[in-house]
Amino acid sequence: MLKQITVIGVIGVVILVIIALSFSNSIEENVEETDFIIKGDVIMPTKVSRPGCDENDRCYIPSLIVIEKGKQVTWINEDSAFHTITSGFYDAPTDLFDSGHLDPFESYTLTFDEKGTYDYFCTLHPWMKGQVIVE
Ligand SMILES: [Cu+2]
Repeated sequence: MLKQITVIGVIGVVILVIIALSFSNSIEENVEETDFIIKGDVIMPTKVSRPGCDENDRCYIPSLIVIEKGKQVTWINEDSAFHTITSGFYDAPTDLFDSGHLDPFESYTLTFDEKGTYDYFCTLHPWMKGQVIVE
């Protein structure tokens, strides 16, 4: 008996939540959606897995980011292909950082504790280049 009351209670709550959500959705849909989107400082946009984005410096957007010492940079892969954020240059990588293969919509965050100029690239697409300047 107690079990049945609990089950009926749970079903009742679920129905109420569904009704409540159907009302709130119509008003707050846009607000809720943006809450779930990771806000990247640097974006890897679509189609950068083909050469061409380098012509107008839009493989990483922005390709140059200037931050204060101790701050973070978050990259987000908005493309449908894998990309990496790897320190150095394609023909001369350094061992400072490497995101590994980022899945579509995966993000990668780094904290920069020392001043300097940090070049990076994508190990899969040699034309993808970016730079972080830490002041
Ligand atoms: Cu890439």
